[in-house]
Amino acid sequence: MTVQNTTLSWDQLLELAQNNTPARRVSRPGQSPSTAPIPSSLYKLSAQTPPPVLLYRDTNSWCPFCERVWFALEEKGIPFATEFIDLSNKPKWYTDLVPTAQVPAAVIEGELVYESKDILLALEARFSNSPLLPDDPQENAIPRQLVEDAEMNGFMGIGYKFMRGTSANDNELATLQASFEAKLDELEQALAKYPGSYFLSTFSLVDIMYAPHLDRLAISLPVYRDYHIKGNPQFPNLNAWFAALNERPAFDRVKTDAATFNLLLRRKWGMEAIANPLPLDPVVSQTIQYRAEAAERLSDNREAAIGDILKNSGVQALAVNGDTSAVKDAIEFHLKLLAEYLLNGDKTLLPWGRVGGKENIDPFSSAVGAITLAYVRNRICAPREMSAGAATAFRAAADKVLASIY
Ligand SMILES: N[C@@H](CCC(=O)N[C@@H](CS)C(=O)NCC(=O)O)C(=O)O
Repeated sequence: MTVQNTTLSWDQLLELAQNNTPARRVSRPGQSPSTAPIPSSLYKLSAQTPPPVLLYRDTNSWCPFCERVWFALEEKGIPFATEFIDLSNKPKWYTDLVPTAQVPAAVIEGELVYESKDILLALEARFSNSPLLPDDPQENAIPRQLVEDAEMNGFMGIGYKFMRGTSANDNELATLQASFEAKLDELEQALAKYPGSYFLSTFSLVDIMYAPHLDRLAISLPVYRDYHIKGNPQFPNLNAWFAALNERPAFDRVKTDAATFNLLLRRKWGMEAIANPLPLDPVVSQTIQYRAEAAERLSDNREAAIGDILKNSGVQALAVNGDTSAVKDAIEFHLKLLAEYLLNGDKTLLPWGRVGGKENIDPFSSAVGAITLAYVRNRICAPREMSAGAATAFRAAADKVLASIY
């Protein structure tokens, strides 16, 4: 990819970004979320044919149970439509429709199914392509039991209890940790039963049942309990499982990123970090497809981003006599620089303390830029706005450009 060291227009940045990533989203003006990923198999249907599945999931893409279903739909290549439900203000038609009033729910070929496990099993029964359980009923018994176990074996409850550790003293925490480790040991043994890295000899619904929860625990425990599953020699099979999982394109589309989930725990549940976040994965941060996806999102969404930064980051305090035009210009300049850095990497001319050129240091612009970058770095939410890989690349780039300002 070639980018000149001149400031490109937003349209040029957008085009360059789109040429370097296959990721595309539909725009949903005035709705939440304002964009949504396009299911990878939707191309199989003509525009007039309604997809066989309608998935109801949460607007913010935080729900691990919705992730299970989305993951399975992507793995099985089933075209689907999505209806987003705002959990903080559930529409009456939804609470009337779904007895639990929870997400996920799905309408599968006209029939309503709710509870993520039941939706997964219903998809399995109706769509035999890309099976995620063995076909043979005899072989099927053990996998089905493992799917039940994933729901009922208490792993999730203990995992999240240990992670939240609310009002637990040191002794209680040690007990919770021991119970959690006993559960992880059980999973280690379960993973050893079949050849390969998955719970069965091929990827299956059992992996999908665990993936969103284990992933969230592995992401958050280092920060909130200073406890590591990934890289822990006590859990070689789980580590091989994570590695295999992260190779799957469908998981890449649906998973969250560490910063999104950890910030959610802090903001929504007031959890206090006791350790620093793990470093952003340098390989992911450098992957051009992710960088281009992040630049594409930023370029395409710049108007809304500028408005949001102006309104919510506190930067308005720097406006002189209430005139925000100079603030706006400086926000835009730094967002453009970020998009350019995402696309052009180290060939981008970053300020390195020389905003506006060596002789022309502009402390006002630098201050606005610093606020802008610090704000957007933690503002984005994956996979609501972009894939987890793109979010990682975005945050790493924001850190780099921010560091270059002062
Ligand atoms: N057992 C359910 C759990 C679903 C669930 O807990 N969904 C949460 C979001 S992560 C929800 O809808 N919360 C809103 C509410 O309960 O009102 C399943 O597997 O589908």
